[in-house]
Amino acid sequence: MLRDKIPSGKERLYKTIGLAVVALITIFVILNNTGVTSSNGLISSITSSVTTQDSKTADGLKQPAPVSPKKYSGHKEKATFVTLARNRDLYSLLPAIRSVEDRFNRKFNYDWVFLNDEEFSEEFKRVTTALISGTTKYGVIPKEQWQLPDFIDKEKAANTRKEMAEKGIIYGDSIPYRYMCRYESGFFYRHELMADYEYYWRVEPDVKLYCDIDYDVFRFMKKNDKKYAFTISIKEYAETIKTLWETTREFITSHQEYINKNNMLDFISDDEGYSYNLCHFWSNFEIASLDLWRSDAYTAYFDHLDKSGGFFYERWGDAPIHSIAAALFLDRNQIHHFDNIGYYHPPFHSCSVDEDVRMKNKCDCNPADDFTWKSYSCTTKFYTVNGLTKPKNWQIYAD
Ligand SMILES: Nc1nc2c(ncn2[C@@H]2O[C@H](COP(=O)(O)OP(=O)(O)OP(=O)(O)O)[C@@H](O)[C@H]2O)c(=O)[nH]1
Ligand SMILES: [Mg+2]
Repeated sequence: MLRDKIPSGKERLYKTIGLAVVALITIFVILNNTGVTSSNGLISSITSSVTTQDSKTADGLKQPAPVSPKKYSGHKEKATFVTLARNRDLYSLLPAIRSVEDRFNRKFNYDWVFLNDEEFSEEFKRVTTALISGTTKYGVIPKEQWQLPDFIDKEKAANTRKEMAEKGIIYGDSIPYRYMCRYESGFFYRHELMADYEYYWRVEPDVKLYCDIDYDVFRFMKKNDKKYAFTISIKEYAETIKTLWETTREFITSHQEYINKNNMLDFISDDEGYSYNLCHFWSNFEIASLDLWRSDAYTAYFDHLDKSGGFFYERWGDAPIHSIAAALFLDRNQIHHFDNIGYYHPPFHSCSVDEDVRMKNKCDCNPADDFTWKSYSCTTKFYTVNGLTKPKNWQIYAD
């Protein structure tokens, strides 16, 4: 027996070494299978693994090693994708992630932060991580940011929901939708998982990118000092924001110091600020600087809006709030329209009407579907008030 050959006294030492080796191998195998790099109740962070060896198919055929894309090793900005989602959004989110990865992120491997008002399921984490080339992070929203604040009169809020339901206003009777709008307006950028980043790109379920993006859009933002970028703009449903503008005007009057000298008031108002023209950037797509939301100006603005109760006594959306803030607090040159990304969030498409742009970027969309130059879009106004050159033939696609 082997045992007989081990000198007495060294037996315990060999046993300990043996156990340590087994333990190390076990840990290595577990980490390689799950890819989990850290985990604690609120947060977990996962990196997907890439197989580079020959393998066998289920019926025993040899499958050559995949040609796997190389990890990007060039310069990267402090940027991340961010998605607010429920576990049940998983399968409508996957094609959106796939589209963003295929068109852009597999070349740059930016991180992706997922936020939820409850713990993400293991399935959600596993499946999304498998599709994403960067590091994925999963966070839970602190409870106090996803509930009716103390200062809200519950009965008044309930009455609004009832009235809006009767009028058939979309999401008018929903409490979670209001939590979502308030969270996207005032909290997502304060989540601890967002702390390390300077820029974000918001992605939602059911969206699609139509064109290749071969350059780093975050670097583009930084190099050109852009702080907010959009693909689609549109007019808001007036019934949902009845007092948003008067509440904003109160803020402007008492906080002139926050208003940018080269602001873009003429995009959001047709009468020099007397009324809001309902134009806003469609915030389901946003590439923006987190500094904008972390600024003193926006912090004070959000607090002012929040205290007025409009998220619950009406149904204020994060899109008009972000847009009004960007228009007032930024220099107009810091706001950018991406015409070359190609984007879809039901029911609207952004598809460049310039064929050169579509061909150069391998876009798979039909310009006849494009919403950009239609009368209900505000992008024509954006180009006009900023003196920008519209793409050739844009009139053909306007209605
Ligand atoms: N965790 C969580 N995420 C939510 C909730 N409601 C909405 N979201 C997410 O918030 C984002 C916006 O919600 P959507 O339902 O897409 O709202 P919308 O774009 O105005 O409306 P749709 O036309 O339904 O797309 C999406 O990323 C959703 O997945 C919720 O109750 N909990
Ligand atoms: Mg959506």
